[in-house]
Formats: sequence, C-alpha cells, structure tokens
Amino acid sequence: MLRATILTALAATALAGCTTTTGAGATAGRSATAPLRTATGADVGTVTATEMNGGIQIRIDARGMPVGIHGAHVHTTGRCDAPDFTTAGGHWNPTSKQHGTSNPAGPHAGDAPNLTIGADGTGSVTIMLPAGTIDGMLDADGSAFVIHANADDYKTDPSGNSGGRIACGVFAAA
Ligand SMILES: [Cu+2]
Repeated sequence: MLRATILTALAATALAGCTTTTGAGATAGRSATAPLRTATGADVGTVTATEMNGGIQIRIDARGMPVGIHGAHVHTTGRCDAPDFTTAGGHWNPTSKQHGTSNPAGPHAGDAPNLTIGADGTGSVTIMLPAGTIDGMLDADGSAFVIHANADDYKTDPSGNSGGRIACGVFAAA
C-alpha cells in the first residue's frame, strides 16, 4: 500500500515536471497555492493546485493538525474569515452537481478525497480533481481550500457530513 502510494506520487511528480517544462499552451501547467491557517491564525501547511491532464492535481502538505480523517475540498470563494471560515462558501461547483464521488448526481469539481493526519499531526497527499482549470479556480471571487473536522462520507449533499471548518487557505496564482 505504502509502496503503491509512493509510486503514484513519483508518477505524479514526473508528470508535473513534464507539464511545467514543456511550456506548451497558454495555461498548461499553471498552478496556484493556498497557505492553510487555523481559526487562530496558526500556519498548518500548504495546498498546491496544478493543471494536469485536463484536470487539477492537488497536493496537500499539512502539519499541526488534529489526528484523524478530515474532509478536504476546494470551496467556491477565495475568503477565509476566522473563526468559522463560512465566507469560503460551499464547495467549488461550476457544473451544479451534488456532493460526493459516491453520489450518483455528483461530484462537485472541488470534491477531494479525505486527508489523513497521523499521530505527529502531519499529513500529505497528492490527488487529482478530474475537472476544472486554474482560471476557473481563480475567477473573480477566487477559491479557497478547506479542511474539515470530520471525515467526508463522499455522498451526503452538500458537504459529506464533514463537520466544521478547521483550516482554510485562499488560492493565489503561483
Ligand atoms: Cu469543504
């Protein structure tokens, strides 16, 4: 399992290298980053979004977070006002779907797999959002990445029963 994860990460890294170095196309390989902050303003990591293969690769590097499994999504507005981060709005959903990859009417473009935080408070994962562009994420009102208190069940609209918002970061062009 660990081996497969590492191989997947290596493959993703190789692809990222290709996309960034070829420079083909006006928007190929564009990326954006979001610094994750808690309600009290603590720096708890970074999220990097990179256009790749018609979708968006999301890399989450989190630290200083509570142990457990946490819902993680791109939200529709680039605002992270503490303490509850509701100003980030709902999930990024330009095609008006319902929430979750296990929902027949889903998923939202911003739906991502859960983030697992280990005993040392850190967690890193690289995943693909199959739809969307960086231009779409960085539209007039921007977008944000949000980490939730609880696991996402991948099906309950609108947010997978993932509970409160414990960290938030506004995406900016990298
Ligand atoms: Cu969310």
